[in-house]
Amino acid sequence: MKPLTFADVTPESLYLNRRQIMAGMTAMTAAALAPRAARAEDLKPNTFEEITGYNNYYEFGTGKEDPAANASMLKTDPWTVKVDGMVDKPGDYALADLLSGLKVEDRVYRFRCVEAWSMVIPWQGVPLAALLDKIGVQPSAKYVAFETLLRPEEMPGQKMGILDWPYREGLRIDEAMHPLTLMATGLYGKPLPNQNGAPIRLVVPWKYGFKGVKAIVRITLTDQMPQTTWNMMASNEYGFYANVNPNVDHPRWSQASERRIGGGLFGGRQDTLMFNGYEDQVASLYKGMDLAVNY
Ligand SMILES: Nc1nc2c(c(=O)[nH]1)N[C@H]1C(S)=C(S)[C@@H](COP(=O)(O)O)O[C@H]1N2
Ligand SMILES: [Mo]
Repeated sequence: MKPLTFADVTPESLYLNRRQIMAGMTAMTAAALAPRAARAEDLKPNTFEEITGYNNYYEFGTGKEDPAANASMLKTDPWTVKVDGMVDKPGDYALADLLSGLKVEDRVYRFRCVEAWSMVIPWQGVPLAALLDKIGVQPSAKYVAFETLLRPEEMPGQKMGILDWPYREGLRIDEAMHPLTLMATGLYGKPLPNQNGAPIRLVVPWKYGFKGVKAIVRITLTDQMPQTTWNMMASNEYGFYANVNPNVDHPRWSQASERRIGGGLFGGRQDTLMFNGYEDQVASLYKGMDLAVNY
């Protein structure tokens, strides 16, 4: 049986006029309507305004509205990506050359930040596996590491010591090769807005959002587990794996539920799904691993 959503139990006219009726609702009614279970099929995308107006991108400030306000100062053309390490075709690639021959796909994914908010985002991009096949991963490579552009003149946050710049992330090779893993270059059919990581960013839908490194300028194949920004910052709070897991809480807050951005005051809280709802596709990658240890 499908759990009811706030929309299910609310006539459309009231739903649209929520603001007007809110004043008349008692706190008790609101509490009764608030908790709802997430539905695996609940993939209604957030609006373009929500996706591009509420961001994490510390190079442009720590506030959720800072990236939208400040990221336009980043120049994304021309853009060069260094490919190095254990690859057959290393080099400094112009972005268009790196992507040439790769098919851009549409992917609507749940997005779950470690801070316990979430969205649904209609990305466009190329599977990372296709890109890795193109550059030729050598058998000795066990991980892929990514770096964001380091350009403090255009990324003012990099003049502050909030994080150890440049922002860095990484994946195990099998995670990187998984068909769900995307190098996003667009959303809603438009080129990726700067605040979302233009011109190219990583999207791993079963992991917390911080794995999704933005404005990538370097891809390194290595046999060592890469250092990752948030793990370096607070290793007891942010692990290398960062798989979405409602059963493993962050030391300072619960990960059992999440606030869906745009869900409204009463409808926005929902259960967090194991591997963010992608358990059937990815659980086998972590067979035999203790997910509370490898968080
Ligand atoms: N370079 C860089 N990449 C980053 C971040 C950042 O601060 N800098 N924030 C991460 C975090 S915590 C999240 S939740 C997502 C947010 O992506 P969005 O703004 O497109 O929703 O980007 C991730 N990638
Ligand atoms: Mo995040």
